[in-house]
Amino acid sequence: MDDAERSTPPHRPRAVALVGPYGGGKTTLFDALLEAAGVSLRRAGTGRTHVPTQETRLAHCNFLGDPWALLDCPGSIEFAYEAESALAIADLAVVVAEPDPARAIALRPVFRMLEAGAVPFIVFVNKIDALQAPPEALIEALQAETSVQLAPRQMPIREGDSIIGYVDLLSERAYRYQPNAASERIGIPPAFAPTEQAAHDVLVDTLADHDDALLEQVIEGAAPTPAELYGHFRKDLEAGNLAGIMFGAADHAHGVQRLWKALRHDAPDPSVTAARRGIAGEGPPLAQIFKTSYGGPSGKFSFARIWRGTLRDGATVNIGQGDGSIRIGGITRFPGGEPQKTAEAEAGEIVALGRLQDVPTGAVLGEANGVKPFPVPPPPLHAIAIAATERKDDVKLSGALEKLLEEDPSLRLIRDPETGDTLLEGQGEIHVSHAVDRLGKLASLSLRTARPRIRFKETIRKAVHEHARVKRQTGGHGQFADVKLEIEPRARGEGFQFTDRIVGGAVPRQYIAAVADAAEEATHKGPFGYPVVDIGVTLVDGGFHAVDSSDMAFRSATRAGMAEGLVKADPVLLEPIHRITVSAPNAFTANVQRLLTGRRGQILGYGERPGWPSWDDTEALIPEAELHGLAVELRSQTAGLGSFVHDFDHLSEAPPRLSEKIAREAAEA
Ligand SMILES: Nc1nc2c(ncn2[C@@H]2O[C@H](COP(=O)(O)OP(=O)(O)OP(=O)(O)O)[C@@H](O)[C@H]2O)c(=O)[nH]1
Ligand SMILES: [Mg+2]
Repeated sequence: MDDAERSTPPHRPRAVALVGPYGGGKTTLFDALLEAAGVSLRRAGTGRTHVPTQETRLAHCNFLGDPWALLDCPGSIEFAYEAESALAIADLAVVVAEPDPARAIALRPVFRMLEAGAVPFIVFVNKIDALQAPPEALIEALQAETSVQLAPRQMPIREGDSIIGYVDLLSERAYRYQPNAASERIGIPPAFAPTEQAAHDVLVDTLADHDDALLEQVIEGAAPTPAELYGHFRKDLEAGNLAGIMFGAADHAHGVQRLWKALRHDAPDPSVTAARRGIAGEGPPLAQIFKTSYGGPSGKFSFARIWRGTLRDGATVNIGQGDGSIRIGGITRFPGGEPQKTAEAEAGEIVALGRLQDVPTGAVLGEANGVKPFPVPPPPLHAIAIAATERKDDVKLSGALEKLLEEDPSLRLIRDPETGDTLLEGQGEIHVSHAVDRLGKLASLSLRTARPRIRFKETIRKAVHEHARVKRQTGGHGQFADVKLEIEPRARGEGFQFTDRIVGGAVPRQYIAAVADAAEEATHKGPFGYPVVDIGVTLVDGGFHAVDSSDMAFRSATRAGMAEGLVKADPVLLEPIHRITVSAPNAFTANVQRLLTGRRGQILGYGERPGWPSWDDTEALIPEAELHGLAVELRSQTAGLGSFVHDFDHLSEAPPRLSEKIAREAAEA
């Protein structure tokens, strides 16, 4: 079979994305795959420390004459959009899983992404040196996390306490792992034979479920050949009928050659992936940007998968649906992970294109009709306020922010009109602080970060009458205005209202507008220092002087009356309350609820997350002031898996302790 493989013509360039939960060993496997493909790496070696990947890494290599692009994606939920973007253009995903069945729960988010994008995948159970549980228990735990049928194509062989090798269930050949070398073929250990036979039969039955001819063959008792089984497996993987499970230990290069061969045999052709993305096989050149980075020496790098045709350096390409055209300024490949310029690149390749100004991630180069939409980033759940330390760097900062958001669409920038703050929002504290580091690098400037200010409001609880008068006689021309105001609370959400109840010209028409204006202006900052909402102000009476009255005098009388009146009207601080939905595995639902109530949250209910068996959605109302840092604590309470969406719901009277604190701050300011 291997010899036959060697003589087939080379495949077109294919792309494989390594995905899976945080710390599973993707980067270790990435390096091991490259080494097995003849790339010598500086940082290779066993027992490495875990340096979390925060940005997808790309490397090209050749295996048995085939060109490959490998993508090492971050595992952390906070960087999930990096992985999702890579999956959108990958021919196949390798899901790197832990051998502990209890950790299988962490695979749900990545499985959901794969299912949503109909991406074919293989599960690679890594760290097989640490496998304690029976493989059957692990397989069952993995299957509970995905709706795609999992089909083990290998079975680990245990000898005493350790896993010494595996049986390939398609070819029914056994192999013994060798330290940092290709595995050695051995006979199936007699004690293991019944297990192997049973697992083989299950696999054949699974394949037969998807193929009538094979089913007939099995019913008639004719044993299919390994070559036939390989063919069925490949076809079913491509069709999304099943996903294989393989085993190994990236750190020891165990199972890595075997994985390569499975990739070589099973990874779909780029044209199949193009079809999955809604792109026809024939037509003018077409490529899609799946990642943007300003890290390159030549400025902006737009990483593109070429779906059709050939791209040439200097060529002009159309963007999307009549959005104009642009000239490609440089094409870069990454053999072994190192950048290398090239004059052209062909269908199936992943390359970095230079100088594509204003071309965002997800953009299609070429005719975009029919192309499936690029994944939308998840809504952010952690925010910080940022500012340049020095005012003169403001322009630099906004330029850097623009680049940052191009690089990472799962960040969001909000300029809060109320507080004047610039808020950077992302998927978690690590994500946001990584983004701030990036900012510093994109434009060398020093930044100030702070907790976002809460958009408190205030209102009054009591109606008051206020009489204010301005009377000044300075030299010749004086100032005179007299207003009688009625200030009263209105129902929540009714806003500000000014009523004029002057009769008989006690205040002439031309000054009433000035009173209305000044009354409204006085609501911009109440006794607590925040905007006053839901009050009514009525001008009931007043007086004027034919010579000394002016707009200015009426404004200043109103201002004084409002300031006095609001303080007497039993002012109260209002805090914004958000409606929040927290999603997490139901094993953590009690933790989630404790966390929310501990942050003054009011639980509204919980139930199964739609389409996510054994996960719960917990709904609650929670003060905005308690949202900051919630993501951090939630992650630590839910094995890194919890996430939430939230939105402003209503304003509510703040508890006394909080209003007193804010009142003290207002007094000091
Ligand atoms: N025992 C054992 N440990 C391994 C194996 N492969 C990787 N590790 C260890 O697992 C840890 C995490 O490895 P990484 O390759 O950085 O994990 P990752 O999946 O890239 O992590 P993220 O990028 O954060 O998602 C490291 O300490 C590795 O040494 C293995 O086969 N056996
Ligand atoms: Mg990694």
